Amino acid sequence: MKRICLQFVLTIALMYPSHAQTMSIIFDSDMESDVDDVGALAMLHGLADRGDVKILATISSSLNPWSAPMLDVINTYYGRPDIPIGNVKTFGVYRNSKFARKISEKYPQDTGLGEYVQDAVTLYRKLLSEQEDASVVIVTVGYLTNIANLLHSGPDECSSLNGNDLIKKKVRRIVCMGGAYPYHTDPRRYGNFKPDPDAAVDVARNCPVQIIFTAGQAFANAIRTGGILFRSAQNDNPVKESYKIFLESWNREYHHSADLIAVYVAVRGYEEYFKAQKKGYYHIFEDGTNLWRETPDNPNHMIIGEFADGVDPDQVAEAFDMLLLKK
Ligand SMILES: [Ca+2]
Repeated sequence: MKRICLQFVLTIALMYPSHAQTMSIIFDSDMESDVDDVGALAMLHGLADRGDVKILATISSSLNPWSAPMLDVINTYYGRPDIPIGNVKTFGVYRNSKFARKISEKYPQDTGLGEYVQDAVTLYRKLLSEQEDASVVIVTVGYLTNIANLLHSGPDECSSLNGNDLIKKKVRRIVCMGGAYPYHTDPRRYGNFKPDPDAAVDVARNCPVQIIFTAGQAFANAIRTGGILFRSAQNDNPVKESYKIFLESWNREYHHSADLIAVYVAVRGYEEYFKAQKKGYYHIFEDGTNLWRETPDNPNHMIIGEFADGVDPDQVAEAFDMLLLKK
């Protein structure tokens, strides 16, 4: 009897080997202009605390020097001070931040300014070369500068593969916050594609693996998160304080969830709360204007921009909020 049980367990283990593997994520963020990046990284740590994910790196796509230390503040607050941090170099977007400097100067971090942090592409290449094939999910909630640079990178001491082939071999998918779905007929200059449109066009057109785009605007605005930080979090919490600083002039205690949706979809999938539009492709114009087109179909493109039938946005907000509180 015992032998039969053992055999059964072994058979099941062989049938489902990947389920035992924790998902590995690289988080790429602008971490400056909007505070939802702070919420998104807090949520990613919340998911890591629950054993759902391993955070391989947190990377800044902004030349704002306080973006990288801000990433480190959050990693340190959640007890993961040694997560590698990378930063875009030389050519990139610089936008101001209401909170990044204040928070970086107040809370523990040992990263220093972004210009002294290692190059994002070098870090991507090193980490990807060390991972198992098709095991890494990249979630990008900022500009696509780093991923475009990675795509066009050449072989180095870490890998003999070029960037395209390295992504193809090691990356399972990319989840990208940046769509304005469902505005089929009305192209929008929106969010993450606007400041570095060349990179956005390049990645959407040439990425060799699946990209799941997640929409912002009305869709993300319907999920109001962050309220739990004001109600329940202690005051010495850099996530709460960032939200407070950012939302002060708006005079409210909640925010949209654009970047949080991307993190959630990357780790737990979309099926629980959202619907996917799989038919079509994301068209990004040269000026960063963008719209979803239903034809021709690009099998690598998918967009999440609608709630699943019967799902109340408040229910999603509550679930997201629970992941924002440190355990
Ligand atoms: Ca962002």
